[in-house]
Amino acid sequence: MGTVEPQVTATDAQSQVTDGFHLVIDALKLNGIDTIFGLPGIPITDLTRKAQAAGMRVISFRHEQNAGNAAAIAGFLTQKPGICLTVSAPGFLNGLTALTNATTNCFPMILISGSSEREIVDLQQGDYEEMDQLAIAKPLCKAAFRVLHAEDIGVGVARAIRAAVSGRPGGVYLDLPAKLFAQTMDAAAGKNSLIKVVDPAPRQIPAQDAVQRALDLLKSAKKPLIVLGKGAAYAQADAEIRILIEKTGIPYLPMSMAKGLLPDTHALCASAARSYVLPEADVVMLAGARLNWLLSHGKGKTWGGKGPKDWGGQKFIQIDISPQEADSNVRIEAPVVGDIGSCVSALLAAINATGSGWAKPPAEWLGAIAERKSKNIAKLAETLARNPVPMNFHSALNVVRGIVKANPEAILVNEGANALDFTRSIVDMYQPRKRLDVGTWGIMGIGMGFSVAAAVVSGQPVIAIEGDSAFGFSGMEVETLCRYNLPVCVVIMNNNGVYKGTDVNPTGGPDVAPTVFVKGARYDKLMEAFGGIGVHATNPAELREAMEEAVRSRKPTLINAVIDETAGTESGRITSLNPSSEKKK
Ligand code: ADP
Ligand code: TPW
Ligand code: MG
Repeated sequence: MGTVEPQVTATDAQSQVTDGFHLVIDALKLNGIDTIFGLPGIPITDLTRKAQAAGMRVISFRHEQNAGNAAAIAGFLTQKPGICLTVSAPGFLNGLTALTNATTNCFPMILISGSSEREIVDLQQGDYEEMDQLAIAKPLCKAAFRVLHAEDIGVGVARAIRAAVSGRPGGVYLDLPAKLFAQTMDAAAGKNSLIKVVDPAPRQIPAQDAVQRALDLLKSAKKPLIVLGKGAAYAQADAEIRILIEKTGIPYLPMSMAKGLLPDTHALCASAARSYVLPEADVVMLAGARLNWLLSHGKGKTWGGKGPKDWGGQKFIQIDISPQEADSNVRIEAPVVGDIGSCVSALLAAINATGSGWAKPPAEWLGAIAERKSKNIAKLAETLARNPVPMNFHSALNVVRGIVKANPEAILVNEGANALDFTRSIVDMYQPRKRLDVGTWGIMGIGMGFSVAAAVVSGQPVIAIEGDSAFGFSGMEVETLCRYNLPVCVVIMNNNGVYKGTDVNPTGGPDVAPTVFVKGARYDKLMEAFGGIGVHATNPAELREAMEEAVRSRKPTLINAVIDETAGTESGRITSLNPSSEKKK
């Protein structure tokens, strides 16, 4: 029997030396990072062990992409970079999709991957899990760094944090070669080499003339509209945004993840009149929302343009932290560059400074919106009240709508096609940052990673509304839900496939159509395999009872909600983006 080696840590006053492992852990902790999402293996297994021993929360996943998605959404929810830790080559690549998706969505995260020996990688001599990870990550994220010496760990971590959260947030790759972890240095010098980042995301105050230009344009509007995007949700300037909207009386449209920034039931929320306000508005103020495909690039029929690429005549104000965003799709008359909190405060100050006071938008505009809204809301209520057999998306989501209304603090995770679109339009949100979904890419696979992180960082119940296909991308993480006993209720909208379960193989051959899954699959049994609660729900009453119990008990639960397999439409609401849709019309 050998003797047990004493643990050497930088924080231990007695120890003379520290090492790369402890410097990484101490650098993260020094910057208030207390959780790592990851998947262990050579060379980072000991890092996960030592991090846990040092009091960090280490959440292990079954696939790195899910750990990466967890880190990304933790970043969105907390404004601190979420940390994902992976092994080299394959683990790194598995995490890379999440890192790139985080960058695309402006979520701050840091992917830390162990890597093989530089000398061997660069000569391509075939090391264990050899790959030039830094080069591969670079074009796919906001910034990428490698640390070769233990004394540079403090700088490496500080640079990664600043890059992730300052300006437009995004994903950062930090490459840590295996050899680095074992490097030792004097403990006092090590401690001294660490950097506590001061003001990692400095406020960006907009220029006064830009604020005035925006305000003048807004004042000139007869039919003003504010579009709130997930950048506004991220900014945590909830009170200021609410004051701006209520003070100006301007109707607003929340993008998917900005729902709940003000309650969806707010009198000025124009969601239920979206197809009316977009083409009709004359001045549109975007706040933390890009004019990308989700807003039809600011032109075309959605905006009242004659042809698919024609300008609809709107004038745009754009509040964004990125000075390069304006004019990306259409002309922006009044860019306001800064962080949302500072920009909205500056606008409010300028409004308050105008002696004459603020005139609310014309009554005709507000009245016309209110009329469309009440008509559409009444129409929806009628659809929701129906109780078809088998259950369809509407009758199932009517239950979810009620559960979320009764539990507004719960976080809703959502992915799928029909399962996504119907949930977004039917389920009202009441609080900021409670709706997490497929984001800018419309990516499938975020479901369980987002759910784990949402539960871990918020402590609130999580409700994940998942298409049966969407769920499959991260489904193995139900074990993770059970392992950490997280208060997550997964509801699978099971319509036997991608979009619907009714496609047939035109050849009559033995293979089913590419969009069709095993009929009548029992996803609930998957949950039971790990000790969670599995429920098979075939009608709204069963679904309601199971969801209520899940939220009440906080036990990991998976409800297999059986949905009419004919109920969905191809690609949900974005059928028009299918290359063959022109021909079908
Ligand atoms: P959505 O999909 O909800 O429309 P996008 O992801 O397209 O939203 O847009 C988010 C925008 O918010 C990005 O252009 C980003 O630069 C911006 N942004 C992110 N954080 C902030 C912030 N703190 N202040 C201002 N703008 C921000
Ligand atoms: C990483 C393409 C978009 S939506 C979807 C796929 C495969 C699944 C739709 O079926 P689901 O929902 O979830 O059962 P429903 O209610 O309509 O039946 N790979 C990735 N991302 C995307 N977006 C796709 C494929 C896709
Ligand atoms: Mg489906």
